[in-house]
Amino acid sequence: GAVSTCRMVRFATGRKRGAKVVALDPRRSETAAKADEWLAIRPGTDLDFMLAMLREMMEEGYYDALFLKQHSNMPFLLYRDEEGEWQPLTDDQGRPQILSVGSEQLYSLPAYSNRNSSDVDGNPIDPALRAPEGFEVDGKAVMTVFQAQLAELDGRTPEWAAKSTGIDAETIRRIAFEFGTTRPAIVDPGWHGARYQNMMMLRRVQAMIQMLTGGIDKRGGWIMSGEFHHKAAQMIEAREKGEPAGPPFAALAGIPFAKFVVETFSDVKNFAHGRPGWAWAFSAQEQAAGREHVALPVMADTGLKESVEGKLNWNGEPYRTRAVLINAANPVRHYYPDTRWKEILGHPDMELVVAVDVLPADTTLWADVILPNSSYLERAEPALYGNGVNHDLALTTRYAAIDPLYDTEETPDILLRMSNIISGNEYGLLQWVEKLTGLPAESVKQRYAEKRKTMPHGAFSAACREVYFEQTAERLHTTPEAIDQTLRERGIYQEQDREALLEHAGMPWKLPLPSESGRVEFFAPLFHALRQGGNRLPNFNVLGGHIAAECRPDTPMDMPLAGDEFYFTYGKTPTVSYASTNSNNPVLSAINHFKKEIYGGVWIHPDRAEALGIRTGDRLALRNTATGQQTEGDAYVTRLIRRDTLFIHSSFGSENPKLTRAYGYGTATSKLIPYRVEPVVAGFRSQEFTIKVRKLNEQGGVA
Ligand SMILES: Nc1nc2c(c(=O)[nH]1)N[C@H]1C(S)=C(S)[C@@H](COP(=O)(O)OP(=O)(O)OC[C@H]3O[C@@H](n4cnc5c(=O)[nH]c(N)nc54)[C@H](O)[C@@H]3O)O[C@H]1N2
Ligand SMILES: Nc1nc2c(c(=O)[nH]1)N[C@H]1C(S)=C(S)[C@@H](COP(=O)(O)OP(=O)(O)OC[C@H]3O[C@@H](n4cnc5c(=O)[nH]c(N)nc54)[C@H](O)[C@@H]3O)O[C@H]1N2
Ligand SMILES: [Mo]
Repeated sequence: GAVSTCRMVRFATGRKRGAKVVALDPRRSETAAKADEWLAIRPGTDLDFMLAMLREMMEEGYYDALFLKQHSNMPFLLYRDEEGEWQPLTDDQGRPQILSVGSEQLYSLPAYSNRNSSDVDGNPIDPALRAPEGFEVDGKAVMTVFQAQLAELDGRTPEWAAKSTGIDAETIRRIAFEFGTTRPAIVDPGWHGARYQNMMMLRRVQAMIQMLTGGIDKRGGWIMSGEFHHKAAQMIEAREKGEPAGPPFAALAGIPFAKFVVETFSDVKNFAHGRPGWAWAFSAQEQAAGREHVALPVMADTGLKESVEGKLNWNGEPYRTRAVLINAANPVRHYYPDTRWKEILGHPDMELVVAVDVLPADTTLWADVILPNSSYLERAEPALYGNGVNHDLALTTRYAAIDPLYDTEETPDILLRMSNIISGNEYGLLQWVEKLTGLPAESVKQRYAEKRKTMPHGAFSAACREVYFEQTAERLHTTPEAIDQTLRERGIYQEQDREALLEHAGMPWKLPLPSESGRVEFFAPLFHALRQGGNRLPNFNVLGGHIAAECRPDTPMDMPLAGDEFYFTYGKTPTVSYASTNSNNPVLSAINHFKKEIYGGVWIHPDRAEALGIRTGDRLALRNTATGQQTEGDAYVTRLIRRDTLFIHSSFGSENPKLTRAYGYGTATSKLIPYRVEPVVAGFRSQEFTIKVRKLNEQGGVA
């Protein structure tokens, strides 16, 4: 469902050139409709399918052995400690150790490199993917990551996966063969981060399957964006020279960027109030109390409610949140369940809610102050920025198409004024911006002082933009005018095309990856560190492993459902961003109303609908069997969905009557989804339950 224009163009081009496409989706989605094969997998069981595929490919040799030996940590050696934990076998300097094919001598590899072709002393090696049977070091059984991964996959056969996924073993086996023996081949992993507690593991295993083919930074495989390459290359250059990396937003990629983000929110030094972000404080509090807690609650809303309600402490002191600034986010509609954020924003101790938005969204209903932002058609952005997920390295920016229609303000100007009101020091914000992005504070300050004399609105944003253009022109040895002209004519300022970029910065071919070790990592050092820190749930497996979706307590996914019970699924709508941003747009809304049954309805299979006496258009009552949450919807009876599954487009159910076209249309998924998160990053377990359906008669009673 993820509509990203350049990816759709690439998808269509690939299709035209004869790519075979297999779509896994419980319903026939827009993508599945364009595929050669639609596999209607049982919701929540994708990980089972992928684990079986991974095992099949490894067992049958459908992988690029040379790539795995040279560029991945598959040959690195591991052993199990007394607690049964996988530990890397390292030398006295903590460097990874491997075996060379046909010998039992240990070799140390450089800790950070893009290849395993020679050891730390420069001896050429042919890394072994398998240690000899019964190989031991200091009395410990030692094996390669490859062997350990196979051990983790023990029993994960196509026959095993067939039971939960509902896809027969022969099909799984055939797809593993076709995928593993076709070059190039690509797993499009999906994008949405929520749904099940095994989502992060699913993404990891999808990446592993991709890497078995060596299909990274190669045409037809997984190619990192131009911007990502640019940042990674800068970072690696700094590392090689022993210099500090540049400003994080401009010069960090991959794991170092992730660590920077974690540190930003978790380190008390970054907060004037001397406490970490509330999510981190909450996690620490829960851990200390021996309760379930989230290991890396980066940018998650876990703990906010407790902080508002006075249930959060830090170092024995109350940690209370009493004001919220919401910028371009609609949590009442987009986080789960809708009641949670209404309770947060409507709490008697919540003294101030400021919302910066362009529309009368559901969240703005809960704001004390609404600061109207100019819309994307009315504004020039304060920066030049990388061209999204495009493979080429290019800069772009937005030019205002029209002057602002109303009395609106630019976000940077709002934030600058807010920081001045709060701290009395505008300049502090500029210094932070310089630290994070490299935009020189002093130049921006001067330019802003000039501009604010004549510009009632947007002076700071415009100052940033001018300095950005100048700084970029200097870097590219051109003039701001030339960049401006190119951008106006072409939309992008191309720095380097994909081929040139891959030629010198292809990862891991030419440069190390921005991972811990520079290699493709099947054994994940990040998860190893989290496990060592005491996180021992299967979600923290250092390798690819099984985690079941728990839609019903203690009930496997292949057990029959009750006659009125269904798995729950949702997805994006082609015409709407999330559940609000353009739902009220007159043209798009006309399409939504024209397709009301499909976009606004609750998809249900005719075999199940008939048994329940349900026809398209009937009003339904929907109830979450785990939590009792309820809402209503209109039936859309269709064969394009599995019999055991309901599907709802997640874009509707807006409650602000000022959204005149969207108000009253469709069903809000956030009324059925509880607050339940997984333990790694607090991803929402937004489909991990079942729904019971009843037909309502015209009076709203049971028919
Ligand atoms: N029901 C439902 N919930 C969802 C999803 C879904 O599809 N349906 N998707 C999930 C996912 S994957 C994500 S990423 C999140 C996204 O959740 P959000 O970040 O909340 O989503 P957006 O729609 O990008 O932004 C929300 C608000 O930004 C406002 N807005 C739009 N343009 C501008 C602008 O230029 N300036 C300002 N200041 N405001 C602007 C919109 O009017 C809207 O109120 O939601 C998650 N939750
Ligand atoms: N039009 C539009 N495009 C967008 C966005 C938008 O709001 N609107 N938002 C953008 C953002 S932030 C994101 S995160 C991406 C999200 O893009 P995607 O990751 O593609 O997410 P969805 O569209 O939510 O879901 C894709 C499909 O997953 C199916 N599905 C549901 N449960 C399961 C399951 O258990 N297994 C399998 N195999 N399939 C399942 C649904 O039927 C749906 O067809 O879209 C991006 N692009
Ligand atoms: Mo998203």
